[in-house]
Amino acid sequence: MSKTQATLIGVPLDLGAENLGVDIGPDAFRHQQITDKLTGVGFELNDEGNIAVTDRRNLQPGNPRLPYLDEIVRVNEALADKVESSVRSGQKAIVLGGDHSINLGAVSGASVALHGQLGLIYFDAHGDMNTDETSLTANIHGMHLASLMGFGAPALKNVHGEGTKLAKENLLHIGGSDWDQAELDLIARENLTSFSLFDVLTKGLGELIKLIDDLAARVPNIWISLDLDSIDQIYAPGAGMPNAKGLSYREISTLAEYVGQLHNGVNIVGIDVVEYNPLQDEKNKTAELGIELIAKFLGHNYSWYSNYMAHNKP
Ligand SMILES: [Mn+2]
Repeated sequence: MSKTQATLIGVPLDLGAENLGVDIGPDAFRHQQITDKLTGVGFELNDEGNIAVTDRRNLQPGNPRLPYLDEIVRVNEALADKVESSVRSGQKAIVLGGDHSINLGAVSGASVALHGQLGLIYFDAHGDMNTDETSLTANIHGMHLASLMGFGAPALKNVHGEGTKLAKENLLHIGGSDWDQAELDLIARENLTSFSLFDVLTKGLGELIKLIDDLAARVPNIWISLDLDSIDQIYAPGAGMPNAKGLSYREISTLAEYVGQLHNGVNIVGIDVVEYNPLQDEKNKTAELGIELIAKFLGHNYSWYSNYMAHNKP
C-alpha cells in the first residue's frame, strides 16, 4: 500500500466548554505514540505541533452569550490556515482537540481549499447546532456546526472568510442522542440529515451505509469529525462528556473501516478527533481507540491486533 502523507495539528483549546482536561488531549495522543503507530501502518506524518492557546486565567470571558469568543475565533483562524495549506498540498489533515469548537477552523480551512466542494460526516452524541440565541449553556462547542452552515453569530460564521463553509445538504450527522429542542427544530426546518443512535439501533448500519454512499456520490471530498462522546463510555471513558449509550466499538470501527475503503473517487481529506480528556481515560484506551479510528477512516488498518502482531515477530 502506498504511503499516506498527513499533517498532524494539535489544538489544545478548552474555551468552548467548561471541561478541565481536554486541553492536554493533543499531547496525550503524542504520549500514546500516535506518530509511531500511524507511521507503522503506512502514514508519513508531519507533526506541526500545537497551535498556541491563551490560558483562560489570562482572558476575560466577554459577551456572556459567547464566552471567550475572540480567542476561540483567533485559534480557529490559525487552524484554518494550517488545514487549508495541508489540503492544498494534498496531505491528509489530522487535527487533535481540544474541544469540538475547533471543528469550525478545521472544516473552514478544508472548505476554502476545496472551494466548498466538501461533505462532513459528523459523529456526536450532541447536535452542536445551537446558536448564541438558542444555546442553554452558551458554550461555543455546541454552536460551531450551525455556524459552518451559516446559522448564528456572524463572528463564528465568518471565520476564515465570509459565508457558509458547509452546504447544509452535505452534512451527515451520526449518533446523536442528547438533543436540545432548538437543534431538533433546526434539523426539521432545514431538512438536515441526521442518523441518530436510535436510528442506528432500530434501522441498523445498512441504512446508514446508504446515507454515507449517497454523500460520497454527491461530493468529491469528505471531512470526518469524531467527537469521542459519540462512543460508548465502556470503550471511550476519556471523553469530555462520557456517554452511557454511545456507539459500540464494533459499530464505530466498522463505520471507520467502511469510510476508509470508499472507492468511488471520493477523497477523505482530513479528520478531527475532539473532546479527548486524558484525566478521565482508563489505561489510555480512549487515545488508543482514537488512533485506531484515525487510521481506519483514512484507509489504513491499526488495531490492538495489528500492534500485537507487529511486536511479536519471530
Ligand atoms: Mn461535539
